[in-house]
Amino acid sequence: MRLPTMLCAASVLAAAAAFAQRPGFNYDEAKVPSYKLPNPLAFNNGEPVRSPADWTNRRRAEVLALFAEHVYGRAPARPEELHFDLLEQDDNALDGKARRKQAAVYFTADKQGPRMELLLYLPPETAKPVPVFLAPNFGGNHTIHPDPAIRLSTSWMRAQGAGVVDHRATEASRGTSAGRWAVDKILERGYGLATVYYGDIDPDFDDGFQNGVHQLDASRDSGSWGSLAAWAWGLSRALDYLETDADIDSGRVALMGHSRLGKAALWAGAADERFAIVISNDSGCGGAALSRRRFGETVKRINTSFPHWFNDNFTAYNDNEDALPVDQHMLLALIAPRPLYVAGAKEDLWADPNGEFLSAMHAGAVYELLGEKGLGVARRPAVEQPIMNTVGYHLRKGKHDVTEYDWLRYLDFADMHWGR
Ligand code: GTR
Repeated sequence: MRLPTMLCAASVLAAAAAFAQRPGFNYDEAKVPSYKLPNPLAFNNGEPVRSPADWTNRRRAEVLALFAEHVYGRAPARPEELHFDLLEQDDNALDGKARRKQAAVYFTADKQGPRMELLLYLPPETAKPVPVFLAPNFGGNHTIHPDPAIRLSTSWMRAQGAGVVDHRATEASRGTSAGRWAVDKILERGYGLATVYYGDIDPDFDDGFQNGVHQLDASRDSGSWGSLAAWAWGLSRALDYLETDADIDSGRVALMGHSRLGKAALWAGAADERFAIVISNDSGCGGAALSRRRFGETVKRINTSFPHWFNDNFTAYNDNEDALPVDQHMLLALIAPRPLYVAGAKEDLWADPNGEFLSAMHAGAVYELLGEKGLGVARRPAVEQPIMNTVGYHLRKGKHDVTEYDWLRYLDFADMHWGR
């Protein structure tokens, strides 16, 4: 008799701890309001999308434009002056386990202007170009591995104390996020890893869009790019670099992002069809999760906490999700027919793992129209029972994070799709 009581008490405590900071949001499946999702396979004028050509030639562009106009914002094209410098290369890095390269990506002709640094680890013996995982990082390239040769970021860093917005990295932060980066596993399996620091592209605070790459675009309106679109744009610029590197098979770049960077990765993968695989890790609200479910984080909450992430038009949907002309399954559908993987974590209720699953499932209508299988299941699989079709999904045990379990599944998924 005691055991169930104790378990029950423990789970109440765990739930209280998980939700303590964020009261007033719904975490109860029974309280999800009824909703009707917009149909990806109906044109804006209501006519049905009947053929793959209808989707590819017309409807896809409509959906992309709806997300740009109402959610993420319009971004400029690739700058003509974009250019790169290889800053460093070591063919015997990580005790001989890797070839390391570090490159600067200059967004303008001015080398003192906005720029990002790209870190690349490749398997050391690259007889032919290798497929690569590209994933943005939260803390600077030097945080993803203790390797002392990674250049220490000199960019803006996230606040370390109340009111501090312009913190700079120190040596003490080297390798501090290494647990989220399965560098050895990626290399062992024959893939490269490329990463960029998101703060190089756009510092993550609300400054009225003055800093980062927003300064490249003087003509702002309520439909212009927010920070998620800026990070997504930067990921496309990282791919521009990868296309110039003879060691890389740039037709096989898998884009992976976690959390807010999962949202950015999805938008990058939707807008830029050069990304061959797109992976969302715990991306939640404004990422893979359906907005209309209002489970965990909501549109109003995300626009209030992070006024700079989306475009200004998106605030019209605060407490008004049913008026959105899209929902996030249509973002996922923009990845079709390319392989897409959506991952959630059991305890990450703030990101609505069930809403992430349902979104991946509903994107299947477009995959099927295009002759692909989609997710191929109608019910969410059990914890750590991954599904891998053209759309993949898993629910990891544990909390909001990127773990080795996640990376191993992404490697399996890439192996499966790329016949490796
Ligand atoms: C949270 C935010 C989420 C998610 C997360 C993260 O505060 O509510 O949408 O993006 O941050 O990026 O770590």
